[in-house]
Amino acid sequence: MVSPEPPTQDAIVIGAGFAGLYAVHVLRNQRNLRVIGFDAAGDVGGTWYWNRYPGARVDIESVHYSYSFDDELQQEWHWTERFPAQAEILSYLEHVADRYDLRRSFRFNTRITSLTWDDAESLWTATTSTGQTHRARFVISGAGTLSVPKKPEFPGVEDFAGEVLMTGNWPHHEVSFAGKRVGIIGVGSSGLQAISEIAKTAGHLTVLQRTPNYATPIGNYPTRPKEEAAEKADYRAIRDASRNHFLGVPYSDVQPSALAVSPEERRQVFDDRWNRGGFRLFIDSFGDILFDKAANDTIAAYIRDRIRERVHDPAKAELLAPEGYPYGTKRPPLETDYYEAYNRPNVDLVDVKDNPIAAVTPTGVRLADGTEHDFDMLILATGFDACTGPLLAMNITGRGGLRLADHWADGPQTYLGLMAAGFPNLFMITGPQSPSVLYNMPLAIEDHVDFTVAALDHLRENGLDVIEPEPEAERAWVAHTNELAEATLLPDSPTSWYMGNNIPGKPRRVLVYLGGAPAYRAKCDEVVAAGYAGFTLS
Ligand code: N01
Repeated sequence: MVSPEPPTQDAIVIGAGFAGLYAVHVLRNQRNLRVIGFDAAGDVGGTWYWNRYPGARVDIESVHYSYSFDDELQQEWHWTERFPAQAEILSYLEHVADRYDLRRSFRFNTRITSLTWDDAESLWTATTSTGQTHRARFVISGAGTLSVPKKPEFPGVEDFAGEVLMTGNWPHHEVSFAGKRVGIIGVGSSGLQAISEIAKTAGHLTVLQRTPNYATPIGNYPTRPKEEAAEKADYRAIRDASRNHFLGVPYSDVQPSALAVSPEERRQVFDDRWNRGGFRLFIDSFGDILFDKAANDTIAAYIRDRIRERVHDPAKAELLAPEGYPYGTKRPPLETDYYEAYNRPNVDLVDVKDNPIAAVTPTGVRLADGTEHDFDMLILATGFDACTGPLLAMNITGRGGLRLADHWADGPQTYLGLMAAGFPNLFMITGPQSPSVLYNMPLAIEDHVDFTVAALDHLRENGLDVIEPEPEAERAWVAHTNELAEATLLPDSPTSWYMGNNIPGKPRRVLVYLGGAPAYRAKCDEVVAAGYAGFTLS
């Protein structure tokens, strides 16, 4: 029997999170292109579909962490909290899918297993976990930056007799912690949020901490009607200000240097940003804390002091106060009552830095010195193979049989963090070496999708089919992103997914563009104005 010709689409979209949903909306609803989308999940939501662990919540205010492309959407949607929880963000994305009729373009429960470029036909062929094959001129990956959980690296984990749960792939059923001895590994943003919540109901919670984090208050509160009305009245200006801010939020109180003011003035600035919450301490206190070690030392000491004030047991407080690496070089988590969780009688803290986890046993965890901790449930909040992991997981082969895995063997190589040389017509929304996670994600996504769609328009208007970066432009971009990182304190971090070194064996390379969103957008505009400088169009 002759197998049917695989269907040919104009574009394949990967992922039904913020990126994939917006990409399908623009390509299908506005450009009338034939589009097919895929997601391994059972429905829309991306990150917010998978990360449904207790306490999961956004840490950029949702008035900013939301789509800006349709004023009607942003006017009609009402957030109940300043920093809403996972379920509300998922509802928002479900609403977006309904409002723009997006679900019908997606195949859910379907993972991309390979993507292969056909040089002769200038088409991509995608194969899927459900055995389908689809061909398309363009591929737009919205596969995400933090969507591939780090593989458990503890021998014996499969033999644990109780339940093993991962924050990044949390079950859909209700999980009860009552009366259970719960162990949790990891104190990044996920672990911290989960610990604060699980501590309230667990029989006993043991936190296995390797590197303490510089967590600061999120400052969440129920939506204030007057504030919401004022923001909606001024939404356009707010979005403009966000897009012109390094991190994509309209904060505007940053002062030049922590070292240029007296200790009293510095303390006032830190107190003010601490009390107002959000990322203000990180990005709206002093402009040199990520660049100057002495400036960073001042904020690191401030946060340590505040942690010690909040934790009653001095031994626990010492373990929780981070030392030996600069603030902000690991992605700073935001918290609500995290440190207070350690004042509860049912919460223990175990240092696994000097005495690492040797194995998971059927009954719990064994440390290197032989100490055993028994648990009924083990939670892994151990992070993600960030930025490159989601793309490499798709087994991508470009021109002349070039595998993305080989092209990136020493770390990602991209032009503008959006495309890679040898991989024509493959757009990596918020790809490695773009501002991505150091920008406000929905805005970063909209900018990248808009750039992509404009490039497709440009090709069509000029009777062309293919766009790909020139190798020289890619080399220059990689060098530029590395130079930017070298000028910061980021390379001084012990383990940080920003640098890829949270994954054993992964090349230690900066995975984000550190020049800030405004500089990045200016560069993209310059490239377009110069007729897609650095790209070959054919
Ligand atoms: O992951 P992480 P995450 N033994 O990599 C520890 C976003 N996010 O899922 O630091 C012992 O930050 C590891 O220890 P160490 C946000 O961008 C946002 O928490 O490597 N411990 C660390 O403590 C965030 O940055 C929100 O020494 C081990 C933890 O596991 C990103 O997602 C909420 C270990 C991993 O922390 C990732 O956060 C959640 C081992 N072998 C996530 N291996 C918001 O608030 C790892 N660890 C929006």
